[in-house]
Amino acid sequence: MDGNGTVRRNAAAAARPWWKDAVVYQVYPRSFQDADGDGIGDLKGLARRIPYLADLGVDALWVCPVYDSPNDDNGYDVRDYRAILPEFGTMADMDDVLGICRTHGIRVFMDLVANHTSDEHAWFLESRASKDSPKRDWYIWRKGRDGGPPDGLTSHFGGSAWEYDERTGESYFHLFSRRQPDLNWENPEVRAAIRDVMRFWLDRGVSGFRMDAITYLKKDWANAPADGPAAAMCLNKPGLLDFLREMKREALAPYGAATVAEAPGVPAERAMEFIDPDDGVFDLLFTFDHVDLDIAGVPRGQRRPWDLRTFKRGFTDWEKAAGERGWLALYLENHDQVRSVSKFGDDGRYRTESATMLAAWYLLMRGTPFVYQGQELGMANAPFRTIAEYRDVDALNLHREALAAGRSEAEVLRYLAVRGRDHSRTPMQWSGAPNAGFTDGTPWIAANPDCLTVNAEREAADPGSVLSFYKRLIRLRRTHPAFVHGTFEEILADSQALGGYLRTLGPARFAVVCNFTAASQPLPDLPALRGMRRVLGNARSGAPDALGPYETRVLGTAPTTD
Ligand code: TEU
Repeated sequence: MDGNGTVRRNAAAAARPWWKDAVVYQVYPRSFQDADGDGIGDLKGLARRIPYLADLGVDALWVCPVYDSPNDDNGYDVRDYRAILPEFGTMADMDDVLGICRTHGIRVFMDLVANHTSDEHAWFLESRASKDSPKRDWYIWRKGRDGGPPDGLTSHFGGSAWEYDERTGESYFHLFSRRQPDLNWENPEVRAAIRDVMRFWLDRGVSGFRMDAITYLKKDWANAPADGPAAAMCLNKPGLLDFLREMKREALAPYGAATVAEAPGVPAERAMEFIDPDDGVFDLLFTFDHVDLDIAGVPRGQRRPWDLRTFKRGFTDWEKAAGERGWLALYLENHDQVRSVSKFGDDGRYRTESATMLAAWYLLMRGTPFVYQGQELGMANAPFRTIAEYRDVDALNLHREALAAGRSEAEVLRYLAVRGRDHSRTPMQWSGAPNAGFTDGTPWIAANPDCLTVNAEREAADPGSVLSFYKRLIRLRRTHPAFVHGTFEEILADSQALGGYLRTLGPARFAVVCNFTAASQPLPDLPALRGMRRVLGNARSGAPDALGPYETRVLGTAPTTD
């Protein structure tokens, strides 16, 4: 009987894995909390703030890279996967973070950077030492042509995707910065080495990984163009899934590790290849349609117009593709994106309204919501005016390159003001104290001066704050299984002002309606909404048949918690 009971319990656990019910919080440690006054966030600082995260109601953290690194790309250039960057602390500090998280029932996703290493990683030093090095083939080396690079492919962060190395007279391939050489995933030793890294961290107690740039692993050299962005020949190419299946089978599945994959280049119609619960390779996918809707492509640094329907489809097309079997990672912000209240809302007059409306828009959808640090406060883009205020290698490269190509500095700064990755990397706003309570020293990047009014201390004491609304939303999601396991159905799909959806589980029916504009909007009399009552909202009063500026309302048939 016991045996059968165990089998049944395991089957139930497999059908309802922990991450479906979870809300995940993304920490960018460099900007979260500095404990030692050097102006750089660290693991002791993170440890100190875990009770804040528990109080917010999150179940898991995604911790951006804290590995040893020369920091060319803020830790996404790993020098040693098994060591902690001294600026962040020690391995003992990391174990403390894991231990404190455990006492709060919070799990941890490590950020796994598997596509490339730092050019200071021991593997690369060995690889570059000579053409006969046993690790030569761990990276991608080619002879140049006519005194130039092997081809005209360009890197994601600008310039050639090849870096010439005098020692052996060959060039190595780098999709990102020249200090981030790509690993050669065709080599089985490389794949085994990365699997060992995964086991190292799983043995230390992490629950899984956020897989960085994971859809770029397979390079399609046979069909590579002669020039243009290198991404074209390494974004979700045939053979990628073979690498990922092996990774899952050999390293992840034996541990029951959870995975969330950064998946640029995966179109909605191919989502299930990655997240089918049986045949897929990951549990959750980060998709890009809703955040990259304003990027024009080549040359870098240009935007294109977008409308609300496109934004909404960035969510709903994926919900449709995931259907009842797939599961999505839901997000508005991360360390590569700008602040959502600045991009999709109004960070001036309607900051609180629009930040809370955006929260309801995505947090109650079908999938696992990720909240990026400071998003729960309604943190906005930084008011940077000069290039000297930016820190990101991508921004600095773009600035240099664009100026060299004859573009005006004003144009580049205009682009960075709305697209620069540093907007989400300014210090977490804990209080109105100097440097937002982030550090006693000089922060590595300036704090947003609006921390005087937008900060955790103040918002915790204000029931009408963005922070308080996030807590209520997270509680609501936890109270009603329909928000987690219910079906998803879009409403108001054609509207260029409103958005909404229905969540249904058995007799429990809920609707979320959102006004994405600063004007009051009539709410159509939809049959699906009839008989529903207000469960939660960001405006206290209001006409039942209209939504005020950036108003959101959660309606439902079940008893309310608000
Ligand atoms: O980002 C990789 C990546 O695919 C993004 O650059 C994406 O294409 C872009 O955000 C689209 O808007 C990851 C990390 O998140 C990023 O911080 C690193 O710089 C990069 O990998 C290299 O490791």
